[in-house]
Amino acid sequence: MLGQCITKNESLIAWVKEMTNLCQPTNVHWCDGSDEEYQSFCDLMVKSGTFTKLNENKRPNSYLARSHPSDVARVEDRTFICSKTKEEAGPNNNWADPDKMKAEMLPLYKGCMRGRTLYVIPFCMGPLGSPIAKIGIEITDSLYVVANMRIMTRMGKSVIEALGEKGTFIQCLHSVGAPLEPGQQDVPWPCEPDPAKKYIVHFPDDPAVWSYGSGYGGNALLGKKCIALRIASNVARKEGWMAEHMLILALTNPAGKTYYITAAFPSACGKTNLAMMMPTLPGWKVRCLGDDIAWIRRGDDGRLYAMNPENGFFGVAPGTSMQSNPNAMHSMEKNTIFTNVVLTPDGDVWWEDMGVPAPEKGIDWHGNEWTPSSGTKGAHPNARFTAPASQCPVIDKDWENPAGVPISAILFGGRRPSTIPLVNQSFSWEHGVFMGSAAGSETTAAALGASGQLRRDPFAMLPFCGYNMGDYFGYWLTFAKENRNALPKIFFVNWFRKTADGRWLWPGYGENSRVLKWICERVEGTGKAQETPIGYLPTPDAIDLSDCKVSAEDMAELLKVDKEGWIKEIESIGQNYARYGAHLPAALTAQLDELKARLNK
Ligand code: GTP
Ligand code: SPV
Ligand code: MN
Repeated sequence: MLGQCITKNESLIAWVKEMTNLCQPTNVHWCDGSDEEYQSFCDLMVKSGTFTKLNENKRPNSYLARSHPSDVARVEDRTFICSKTKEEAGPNNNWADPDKMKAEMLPLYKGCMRGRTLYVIPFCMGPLGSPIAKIGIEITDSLYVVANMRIMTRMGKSVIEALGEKGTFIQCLHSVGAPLEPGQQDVPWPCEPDPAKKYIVHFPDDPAVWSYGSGYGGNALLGKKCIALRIASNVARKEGWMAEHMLILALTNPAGKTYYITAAFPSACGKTNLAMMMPTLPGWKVRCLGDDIAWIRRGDDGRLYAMNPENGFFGVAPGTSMQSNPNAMHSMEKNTIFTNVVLTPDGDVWWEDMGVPAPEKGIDWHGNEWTPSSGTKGAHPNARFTAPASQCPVIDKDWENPAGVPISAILFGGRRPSTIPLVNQSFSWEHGVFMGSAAGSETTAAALGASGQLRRDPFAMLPFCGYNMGDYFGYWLTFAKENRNALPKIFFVNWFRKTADGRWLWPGYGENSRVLKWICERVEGTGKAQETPIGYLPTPDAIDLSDCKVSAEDMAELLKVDKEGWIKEIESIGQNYARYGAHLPAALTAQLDELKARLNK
């Protein structure tokens, strides 16, 4: 009944027994995380039609999966934080009473794994053995989830060893919600097709995560957004650290000095690209420590240290090319899972803006024959690659250092076609927290729903902060109580400015190194800047534009203070602040008032 149990941890054994009784699988499999096991799972998925094996000569040990058309992205309106009270969850989260939610979900799980195998996935967020790592156990009936978790987390026997007989773990229960009746033929991507019946539910007080009905990304790989952000943000506040939706990079200047930078951009707004970017400025080097999540702690020296809790990249495929992000392209040369991209006739993958011609005839993400003249996209806009971080050619030597790396600068950003300048430095920590809290961005395909609509996405954490965002703002402010001078400098960047006729004003990607250079100079106190109502903006000659094609007019547009735009912006920030009521720190209202006063002077 319990399969080949690999632990002596009694509370783990008891929980797996309980879940087995509830979900009624045909088999139970404890994942050891070995290569042989991974291979056998991939073979099983090829047989069942979930995976297509790619051409071994072109893309060794790599596979393509196509999801059900309803199951292509995170489902924010079906994501819940079940804290004791609605107020603790805040207006930024959907809330339900934890007991009521469990009572609603238990019948869904009853028999939900009939005809399937229950997999027990021991996983660790953060380097194994590190005092700040967190162990979770995900129970799932999806082999696709198991295979992705093996790339995205430290997974298997070593985690069971680290857990020991008495160790505690975060319970993560996941089912695709598609039991098989005797004789019923399985489908390649089982799930609950009705988005309104999917559930991504967090119980921060247990802590535990229950996910039902989806097999995709952040809905199903529970170590990622659910544990490393929503649950971890709760734990972090209690323990004095931070769990953030941030990339971590190391930038080395021509003189050999290295700066560590973290950046919080909303989903599909450029984290993976910036994290492993190839600077166009000669002599500058970027190395990657993480592309999506940073756990940040205060060191004994007062500085903030960032560590990536993940083990792989779950990156956006469309738009990724040898021109835009060669290091991502190299990271996915082998041992990679592709989801919802085009299958080419020679058994490889393709997607829009891959920088190579589309195949004359391929199979699109729906599994249908597709040609470039089909009039539809071959890859889903949220198509993803899952690749081991260790395969990134510019992975930093310290990426698994449990102590993390000391941060010099924190960047906030978003997809803003107008108003927000290319780069802007905060006057102080408080002003920087204001900038983070005021961040807005156009929505993207990373979440179900309309794309391209401007919304406030404070700290790029709107979908990921596991408690009241007003309290989260307040928590950020507390960091300046001690050792203010050791804190990173805070900047706001925007790579996504457009002209009225839709042309990008800034070339982006590797050219963003020019902005990073100015940021390092500001950290050193040398970069040239002018004080403006919105912050320190680079003077016209401050950003190194050597061998860069951006015109002086475009640069002026990118760095100007658009007073009218900012007046609208202030109104929108104020409206968003009002949602947080008494939880909004007075210091932020003061920042907003001061900004208004400076603009109107
Ligand atoms: P998540 O994995 O969803 O959190 O996304 P992310 O923040 O890592 O975004 P990613 O780097 O994958 O970029 C998403 C999209 O933005 C891709 O289509 C990129 O090509 C595009 N993009 C990234 N950086 C830039 C840039 O500097 N300029 C422009 N114009 N587009 C960019
Ligand atoms: C995001 O949406 O921010 C992602 C992809 O990184 S997912 O893992 O699906 O959340
Ligand atoms: Mn993300």
